[in-house]
Amino acid sequence: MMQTVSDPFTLVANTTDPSLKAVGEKILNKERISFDDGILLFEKGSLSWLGALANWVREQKHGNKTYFNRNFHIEPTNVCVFSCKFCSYSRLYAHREEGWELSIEQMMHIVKSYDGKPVTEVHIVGGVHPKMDLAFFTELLRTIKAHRHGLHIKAFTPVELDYMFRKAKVSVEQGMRIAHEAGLDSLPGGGAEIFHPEIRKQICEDKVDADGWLAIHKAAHQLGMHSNATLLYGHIEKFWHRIDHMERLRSLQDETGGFNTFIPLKFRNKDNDMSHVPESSVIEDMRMYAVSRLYMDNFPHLKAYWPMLGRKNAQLSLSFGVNDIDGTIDDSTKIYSMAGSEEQSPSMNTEELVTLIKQVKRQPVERGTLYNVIRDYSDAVMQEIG
Ligand code: V47
Ligand code: SF4
Repeated sequence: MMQTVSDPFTLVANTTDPSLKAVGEKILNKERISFDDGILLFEKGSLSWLGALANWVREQKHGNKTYFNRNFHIEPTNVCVFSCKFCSYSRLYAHREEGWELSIEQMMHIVKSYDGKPVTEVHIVGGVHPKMDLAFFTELLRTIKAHRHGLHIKAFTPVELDYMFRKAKVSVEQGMRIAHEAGLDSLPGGGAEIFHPEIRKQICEDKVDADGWLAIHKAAHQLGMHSNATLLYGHIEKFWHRIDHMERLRSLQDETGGFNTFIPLKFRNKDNDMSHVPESSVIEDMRMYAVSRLYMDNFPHLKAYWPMLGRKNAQLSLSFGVNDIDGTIDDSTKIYSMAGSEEQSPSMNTEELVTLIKQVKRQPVERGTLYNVIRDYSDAVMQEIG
């Protein structure tokens, strides 16, 4: 195993704070930590202490394996009926002439531009446009599948689905079944933000609430679909709001086992209604990853979304519990570049991703959406990589 961080057993044995030491012992005994333990980790755990433990958990689960996938994004529209305060990307429906909206033909043009290329997944997510309803999106799903059956479609957050289902007057269960039958394979993790109403009503009051978000993922899991979950951190929330959010996800995962990956998303403050809120430091980012790895014991994977975090910090996160750095994506992902990420053109080819992972002595593995191994790049010679 990698030796870039301290031995967690020595570190825990030498911990002077008895309450922190007790939490460390639970983790090393592979016992579940409680809500209060989670808060204690945020309040008392130093960066190196948390990192050593999270890295140990990561290596117990995955060794040095670090996953990535080859995917591309389609953002059907940035016109949105909602007005989340942190969003730099959407254009209100009232000002829709300033935004974009793609037709099915235009989206198929994007899909076809990947013909013959070894991508395994398309990630489709965007604003909530009243014209883009359940009928529109089921037609899109069917058209993609008819063109390229093997392409995994990971699409739509509960924000979009809840709006589509309510407009079509179908229940969550019926709506999920219709979308799944049309070709929807899995759900991405977006729209979760912070579940607790105390924060949710201040940052995204008008969109689907926590129970609605969780009910849609549960319905997907009950159909045998998998999904991801995110948490938007580093703005006005307190540590306990983060733990409350993780607790709700951990409980649903106990029930369904349908989540693959937890993705903490760092709040970026450019050009939005929360620009006055300072961004978190890299130390707080790494502490967030580490506590996530320690708390979310039933989530197999922890992902750092590099277009938002930047390449160097994504590398660093691999020593703080992260075992997945998302995929190769093209320039169409605008949600982070518009919110101030240093990655203004978030695209990396396979060779760059493999190099990034190897530079920090981890083992690059290309995966499909459901973590099926497509290729292990441990021994790959760089020029051979297509
Ligand atoms: O829900 C919006 C976030 C999310 C900002 O499942 C912001 O594989 C930071 O969920 N600062 C959408 N974050 C993206 C998303 C995602 C991304 C990559 C992979 C997966 C996956 C899911 O983006 C939104 C919101 O939480 N977001 N604005 C901002 N200013
Ligand atoms: Fe709309 Fe999503 Fe932006 Fe909220 S985060 S305003 S739901 S596009």
